[in-house]
This record gives sequence, C-alpha cells and structure tokens, in this order.
Amino acid sequence: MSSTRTVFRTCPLCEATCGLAIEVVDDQIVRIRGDREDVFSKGFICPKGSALKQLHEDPDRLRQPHVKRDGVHVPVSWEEAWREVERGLTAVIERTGRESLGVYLGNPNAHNLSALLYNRVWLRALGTRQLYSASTVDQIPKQVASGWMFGTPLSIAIPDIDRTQYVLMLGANPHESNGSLCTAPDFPGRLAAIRQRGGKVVVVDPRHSATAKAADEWVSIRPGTDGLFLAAIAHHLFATGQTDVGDHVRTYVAGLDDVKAALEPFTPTRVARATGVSAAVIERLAGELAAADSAAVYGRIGTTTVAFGTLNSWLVDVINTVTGNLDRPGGVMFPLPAAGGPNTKGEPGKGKGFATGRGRTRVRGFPEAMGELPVSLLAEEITTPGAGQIRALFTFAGNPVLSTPNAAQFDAALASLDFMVSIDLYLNETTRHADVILPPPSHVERSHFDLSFAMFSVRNVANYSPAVLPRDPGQPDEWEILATIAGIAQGVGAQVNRVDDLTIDHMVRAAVRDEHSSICGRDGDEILAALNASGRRGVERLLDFLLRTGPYGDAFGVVADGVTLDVLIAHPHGIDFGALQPRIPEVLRTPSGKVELAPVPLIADLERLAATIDSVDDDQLLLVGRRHLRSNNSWMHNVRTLVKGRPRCVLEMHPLDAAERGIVDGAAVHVSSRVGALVVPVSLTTDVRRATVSMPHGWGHDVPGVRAHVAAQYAGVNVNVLVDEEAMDPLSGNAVLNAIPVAVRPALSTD
Ligand SMILES: Nc1nc2c(c(=O)[nH]1)N[C@H]1C(S)=C(S)[C@@H](COP(=O)(O)OP(=O)(O)OC[C@H]3O[C@@H](n4cnc5c(=O)[nH]c(N)nc54)[C@H](O)[C@@H]3O)O[C@H]1N2
Ligand SMILES: Nc1nc2c(c(=O)[nH]1)N[C@H]1C(S)=C(S)[C@@H](COP(=O)(O)OP(=O)(O)OC[C@H]3O[C@@H](n4cnc5c(=O)[nH]c(N)nc54)[C@H](O)[C@@H]3O)O[C@H]1N2
Ligand code: SF4
Ligand SMILES: [Mo]
Repeated sequence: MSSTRTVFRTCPLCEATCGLAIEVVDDQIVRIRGDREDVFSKGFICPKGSALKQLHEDPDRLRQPHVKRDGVHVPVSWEEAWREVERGLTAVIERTGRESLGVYLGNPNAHNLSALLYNRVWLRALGTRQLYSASTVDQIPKQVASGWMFGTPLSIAIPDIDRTQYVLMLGANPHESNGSLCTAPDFPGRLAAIRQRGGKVVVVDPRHSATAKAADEWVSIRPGTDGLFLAAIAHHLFATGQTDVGDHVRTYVAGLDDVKAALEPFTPTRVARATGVSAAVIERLAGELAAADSAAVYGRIGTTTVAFGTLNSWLVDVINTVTGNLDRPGGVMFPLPAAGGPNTKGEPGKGKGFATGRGRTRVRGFPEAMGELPVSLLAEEITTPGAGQIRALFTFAGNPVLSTPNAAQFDAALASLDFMVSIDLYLNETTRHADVILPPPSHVERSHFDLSFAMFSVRNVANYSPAVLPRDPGQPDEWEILATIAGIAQGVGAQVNRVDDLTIDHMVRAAVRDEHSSICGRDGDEILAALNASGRRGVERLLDFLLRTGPYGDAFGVVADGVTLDVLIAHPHGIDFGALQPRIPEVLRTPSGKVELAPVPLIADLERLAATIDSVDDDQLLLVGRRHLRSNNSWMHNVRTLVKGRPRCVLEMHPLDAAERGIVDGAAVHVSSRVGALVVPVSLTTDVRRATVSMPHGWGHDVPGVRAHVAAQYAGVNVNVLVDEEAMDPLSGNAVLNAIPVAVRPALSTD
C-alpha cells in the first residue's frame, strides 16, 4: 500500500529561505510547490526550489565516496574512503606539519546546518590557520565594515524593505538573485509593494537589470565607482545641512565630524565624470534620501566585489545613519535571530569589538579578516615552497576552480597538491582533483534550519525542517562526516559519538559559566540530561540547545512558552516573531558602546578612493558579472529543466562598442585581461552601458574528469580565467570580480 504525505521544508538553495510543500509518495518526491502557509514566504517559490527533486534524483549525484586510482575516480565503501583520508592526512601532517593543511569552504556552507554547527569542530581538530572561503569572493567587505562600526562582523544593518518608503539599491539584482544579505522571500514582490504604497525604488547599476527595469529609476553608473558616488551623496548631505542621525540613536553615534571632514574632497561635481552620474542627479538623490519618511540604502555584489568593497559597504551605512535611518522601522535594522547570533551573546551594548590582521598569509603577509585569508592568494600558498606551504587541501561545498580568480593558475595549483579531500555532491571542476570525495546526503535527506539567514532577515522568523526522505543505507549525515574528519585529524580515528558528546558538553559548560547566558549558574549535568531526554544527537541536539538559550528560548524550563526544537517541530510552517525591532544600544559590541561612524582604517582608505577621481578612461572596457534566476553559482547546471533554452553564458555588449570593433551579434568574441583570455558568444544589447561588458560566472563545464552529463552539453566558459588574483580590496582581502579591464575583439579561428 502506498502512502502519500506532504512534507514542509525551507529551500536551502538561496538566501530567500522559501517554504516548500513537498509531496511524497512512498519514498518518491512527486511534486514540489511553494508552501502557502509558510509564515515568511507565503507560497512564493522560484524555479530552483522545485528542482530539489531533480537534484535528488540526478544520476550524476555521488551516492558513494570516490577515491582517485590511476587518475580515475572509482566508488569505494565508506570504510575504505576513511582509510584513504587517514593515510593521506597523516602522511602530510608527519611530513610538513598541520600548517601545511588548507581548507576552502564554499557558499552552500551558509545554507547547511551541519556546516554551521560543526565546522568549528573539525577545523579546530585540523589545527591549521590556513582557512579560505567563498566569503572573500563575496560579502566579507560588508562584514569587515560592519565589524568596525557595530562590533561584530555579523551585525549587518538590513534594509527594512517591508516598511520603507525609499530604497536606493546598488550592485544588486534581486529579481534574479532573490536577494543577499537581506533575506526576503519574494524580494521582487516586496519591492513592488514599496511603489504601491507610494514609495520609490532607485537602482544603481551599469546594467539595466531586471530589477532596474521594475524600479522607478535606473542610475547607470560606471563600474567600480560606487564609492565615489556614495561619498558624494554623503558629502552633499553634510554640505547642505541635511544630516540628522535622529534622537533615537543620537547619543550612540561617534565620529560624525571626522566623517564630514574626511569626505571633503568628494563633491558631486568632482565625481560626476568618473562615475558617469551627473552632479544634479547625485544631489537630487541625496535630497530624496534626506526627505523620505524612511529610506534604506542597500548595496550588494556590485559594491562588495570591487576594489573599494569595504569602503562602499561603510559608506552605505554612513548615509543610512546620517539620514536618520539607522535602527528604525523603514530604515536599516538589526534582526534578532532565534539561535546563534553573535550580537545576542555577551554583554549587551558593549564588547571587545572587531579587528583584522591577527594573522597574515605566509607568502606576502596579507592580513586575515574574520580568521580567513583571501582566496585570491590560495594558489600562491599552495605553489610557493617553504615552511607552511599548503600540501593538503580540504574543499567543502565549494567549486573554487569556477568561482575564484585566475582560474587557470588556481586549477594548476590544485593539481600540484600532495593530497586533497572534497566533501561534495558532484565530481566537478574542483573535486576532480581530489584524492577522496565524500558525498553528503542529498538536500532532501537531511534536516534544515537557517542559522545564517535569520541574522540577515527582514522579519524575525524561525523555521526548522526535518529530513524529507530517509538516507541511503550506510550514508552518514554531513555532520557525521565532519566529526569523523575531526577524529581522524586528532589521531583518534572515526569517533563520531565521542566528538559529538564533547562538543555539546563543551557548549553547555561554557554557557552555565557565562554570566550573560540565560542558563548562567545552572547545573550543566541537568541541562545535558534535559537535552538528552529527547534522544537527539548531532546537529539536532546542538540546535535545540542554541534555541533554548537564545532570545526566544525556554531557558530550559524558565520561560513559559519559550522556544525549543520541539516547539519548532510543532510549527512546520515556521514561527514569525514579527517585524524587526530597534536594537541600539543593546546590539552593539564595540568597546566604546557606540556606533563607530569613523573607523580609522576606513577614513584612511578614503585617500585611495580620492586618487581615482581623475583617473578615468572612457574607452576602457570594464567587465562585470551577472546572475540568472535559473542558476546558482556553478552547481545547478546539471538540472535540465533549469539550463535548457537559450545559452546564458554569453558576453553582453553595447552595440556601439561592438560596431567600433567590427563585432556582430551572436559572433564569437575573444576577451582578454591581464591574466587570461577566453572565447565566448556575444549578445548585443543596450541594457549594458557603454564601455561595460557583462558575463555570468559558474560556467565552463567541459573539463575532462567532470561527471555532469547535462552540464557538459551546456558547458559555457569560465569567466574567472579573466579575473586578476592581484586585484583585491586591501581592507578585507576580497577579490575584484567587477570592473575588470578587458579587451574584446572578434574571435579568430586560431584563438
Ligand atoms: N566572476 C565571478 N566569480 C564569482 C562571483 C561573481 O559574481 N563573479 N560570485 C562569487 C560568489 S558571491 C560566491 S558565493 C562564490 C561561490 O563559490 P563556491 O562556493 O566555490 O561555488 P559554488 O558554485 O557555490 O559551489 C558549491 C559546491 O557545493 C556543492 N554543494 C551544494 N550543496 C552542498 C551541500 O549541502 N554539501 C556539500 N558538501 N556540498 C554541497 C555543489 O555540488 C558545488 O560543488 O562564487 C564567487 N565567484
Ligand atoms: N539565481 C541565482 N540566485 C543567486 C545566485 C545565483 O548564482 N543565481 N547566487 C547567490 C549568491 S552566492 C549571492 S552572493 C547573491 C548575489 O546577489 P546580488 O548581489 O543581487 O547579485 P547579482 O544578481 O549578481 O547582481 C549584481 C548586480 O551588480 C551589478 N554591478 C556589477 N558591477 C557593478 C558596480 O561596479 N556597481 C554597481 N552599482 N553595480 C554593479 C551587476 O550588473 C548586477 O546587476 O545571489 C544569490 N542568489
Ligand atoms: S528563491 Fe531561493 S529559496 Fe526561494 S525557491 Fe528559489 S532558490 Fe529556493
Ligand atoms: Mo555569494
């Protein structure tokens, strides 16, 4: 007899966290729709959400560990895979020490409960400081700026788009990406609602993106010049006396005069030529921001993955602050997550603050940020001889061959390693270099809870999803894979339960000793017994603990109706704790207990920005990136329903720029930069501004050794062969992925 059931779960694919209703007959997924009762997404879904079925059923998805034998990956048992890991890891540690171990964490880590709760455990067990991640090709500039301003790098001020009357959006295209560092399912619908209630949406982008098309106004800016644009807006606000931080935060904002003085060089008139935006437009937008009932400036990829990423991220919040929009409804606000938020721990209102540079890269001494080193420099750390040279690398849920700078150099560096382990669902462009590939369960075979995105969410929401389907026999959960690596790295072998017990024990003991914890002074054994009464282990037990000691938690029996994992399980559509609430001063963790509006490194970096005011070359083509709704970085191109149709990996170019170069629509063009060259079809469109060309990342699947049969038919080319690994934001180490100088000409048969 067959059984039909509907399981509700949060989509783990992007930051929008949509609720899905998954219909299952026996152990087969029949259908995936949006969950209309989801407290946050209310039925919204994009085409990727329902592709979780195809991902799960993809015959290319790895269901067994693979070991490389004579250059070919063959399936092996888990026992054998673990023996290989032990042999390879031990050999490298004995030969060159733990500092020669490197780790790269990819983007899906942020969507993965096992990673979020267990990374600390296995990384500590490895005992290396050589940690790299997709953060340095993404959002770390926003985190560094926020760390300096508010005290923790996860204290990011989120645009309150559901209540605002004005949004100035730069370098983001939520109509395709569904939003980032602003979790808001149905972002396009929420933007439309601003206009419906009489507000205004302005999009600043060198490309007339889908989001720009749906907005009230598109401001076409020269790539890489948002810093000048933002500085000029702030300058104009100061110069015209249109600044007022507001009574609600007045006593908590430090450094206003320093900012005002430092912005002196950036008049709208001076930056107009470099930015391509007239002084009149800059001044008008500044005036509109100041006059709006409420307003939020929001910058994303186009503002962070550029040479001035940290400066841009800071200037966004400088404008939010001086227009009185920091920490108030309709402005930018700080979410209060149910579990794991760093700014919900420790002494409210004060902390040790944030610093970078506590460690440096071995080869060129580049400073760390958030314990991470820039992934742009990973290749040289692998290939440059000397003590501490990386000889073994772990990649976890990442595809850096397609996603990080100077791809050819990076690819060659991976090939030179002594040992490599990848935890991944696919044999892809990166994992093909691995000696051992360890596959996690598919996304529907595991539980889910958004520990990350509740920190960046436009409402305070919590939603736990149990696994939809049982795991294949013998398939460990992903946290068990990580716990096993931890045991092996510590020389005690595969000791999942022991590692797990030590982990929860450590967390409980720390909390009962912490005067700011809701269970301070309680008996640790009693807390552990309460947790263990449920019979849970691993991530569920850890999550239950974090929820119960979090801002809405039951504090183990102290708060009636407080949240526990059981409570969340009883609410399969999630719990809505409501709209964001003001949190200053309590949210702050700066030593001064203030919002630091003028952090020293940022003020100093303005000089570098000022030096770009007059260095404009109107003829230089600048390459920018773009995302498409139906793809997800590099890794969903093996789902036919998502990739079919017109090829998407094309270079967009303005017809006049093409005509000057003898390029016709649809032709193959040769694109070159300082570090590499590629050939790609061109698509002529006035959607990109003059001297700007646009190309998506995550393509280039026709590499030998990759196992992705559908993706191979829609291979595309890897844009990151053009991206210069030397170009970085000096404050955060983030790569420059946008505004890359390139030359384009018709392709020759010899290219
Ligand atoms: N030129 C250019 N480059 C870019 C960007 C750009 O805009 N332009 N964007 C950058 C950005 S923002 C990002 S975030 C990075 C992304 O860079 P990466 O994180 O390196 O790459 P992804 O394509 O996200 O690869 C994710 C990998 O994780 C695997 N995976 C998916 N889910 C899981 C899971 O649950 N467990 C495990 N173990 N594996 C899983 C997939 O199979 C895939 O191999 O790319 C960056 N690169
Ligand atoms: N469908 C889909 N959704 C995704 C992803 C995906 O690959 N596909 N990736 C996810 C990830 S990892 C992330 S980080 C987010 C990113 O989400 P978003 O930040 O919204 O990223 P994009 O859609 O790439 O939009 C970036 C915009 O910046 C513009 N831009 C480029 N250079 C500049 C510049 O110098 N100045 C300005 N003002 N604009 C510029 C580009 O033209 C583009 O329109 O999306 C996430 N969601
Ligand atoms: S918008 Fe993002 S979270 Fe929502 S269904 Fe699509 S991929 Fe999933
Ligand atoms: Mo990202």
